[in-house]
Amino acid sequence: MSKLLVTGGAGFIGSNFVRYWSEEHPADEIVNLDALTYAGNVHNLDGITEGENYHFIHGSILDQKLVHRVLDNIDIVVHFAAESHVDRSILGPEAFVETNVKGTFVLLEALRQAQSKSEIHFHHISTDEVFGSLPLDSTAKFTEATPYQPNSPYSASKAGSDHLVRAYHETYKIPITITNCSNNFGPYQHPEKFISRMITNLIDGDNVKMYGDGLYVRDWLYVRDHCRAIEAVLQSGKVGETYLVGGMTDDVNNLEVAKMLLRYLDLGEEKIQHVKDRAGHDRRYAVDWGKLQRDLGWEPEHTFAEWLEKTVDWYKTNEAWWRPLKEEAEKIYKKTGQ
Ligand code: NAD
Ligand code: TDX
Repeated sequence: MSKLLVTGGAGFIGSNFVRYWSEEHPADEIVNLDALTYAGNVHNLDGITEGENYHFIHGSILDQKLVHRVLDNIDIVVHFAAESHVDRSILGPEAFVETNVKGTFVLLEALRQAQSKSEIHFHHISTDEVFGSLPLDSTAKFTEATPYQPNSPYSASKAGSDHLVRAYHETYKIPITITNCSNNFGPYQHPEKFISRMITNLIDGDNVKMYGDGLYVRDWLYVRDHCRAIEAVLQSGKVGETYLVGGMTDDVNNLEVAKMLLRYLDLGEEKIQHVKDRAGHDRRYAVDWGKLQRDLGWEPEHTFAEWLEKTVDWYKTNEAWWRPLKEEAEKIYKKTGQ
């Protein structure tokens, strides 16, 4: 039996992880620390009840005293809390440095000070975006050995947090692991992100907003596969190591993803509206998850086409969940002209 501290567990991936872990490890206890920013939503956790095995704490990872207190008796920290949206980081980078760099630092410092009393495993959730962009006309993939070259304030702040986590292991022997994963999709993703925005726009009779030429490639990972990967690392990962996590897609670009959605919804390609491109837009991400497969036996199980359709169905039946978030999400795009 373990006691987990999950940070950012009211966000998209964090809430999927809390749900997954409570199903798979019902004897474990989860403490969820979340500041409930615009991206945090208590309704992401509907059905998970406060009790002996689950406690929600509304608070920030930037609050040093609180962080010290919640670490009491914790065995494992799973650190999701972050500012996560690239477009927002272009509009206002400061919150990204605060939460992603300083917030991670506050957690690590608390662990360093607690370390004499207990050994707490710190698992850091990061992104493939820290590696920068791959050329479109190549089959190269990111590996654990790829040098960091972040291009957005978001990815630079995540890179900073990764470096701190590694350094606290090397210097202070904090037992850490890191996963860098690719673009997630699935239930409870805020409608500001590409797939969830397209689906909710189309349900509303609006267009898909395609940045630039749409020939941008992301490596789509179904969120449950990501949760399984974290589980594999928590259970059998080697302390001090980084593992890359990716999906089952072979170079599908944004235009192709939009066309798959349109076909499923029986809509025509005139629904694709090209809008202004993102500044510093990374062309292509592709993840080689061979190390996770070789060392820990993990591989993705959810195929992209099938689970994209299931995700559309989820948004269709859960309009009450996303409707209150939609207008606010579109306000950002009014500012960026996208
Ligand atoms: P999200 O934006 O949906 O959720 C972030 C959560 O963190 C929210 O619940 C928010 O309230 C909380 N939070 C923000 N600041 C906080 C603070 N100071 N203290 C406590 N909680 C705070 O993000 P997500 O998409 O679920 O991403 C989770 C993690 O995974 C992030 O670290 C992100 O960088 C990483 N990641 C995400 C993706 C993706 O495709 N979504 C891909 C790779 C890596
Ligand atoms: O309306 C849109 N139109 C569009 O063409 C939006 C919202 C996005 N895009 C493009 C930009 C990207 O090429 O779609 C692609 C995906 O965009 P996002 O959903 O914003 O994701 P991305 O920028 O790739 O970052 C995501 O994956 C890696 C997460 O937000 C990060 O937290 C994670 O680290």
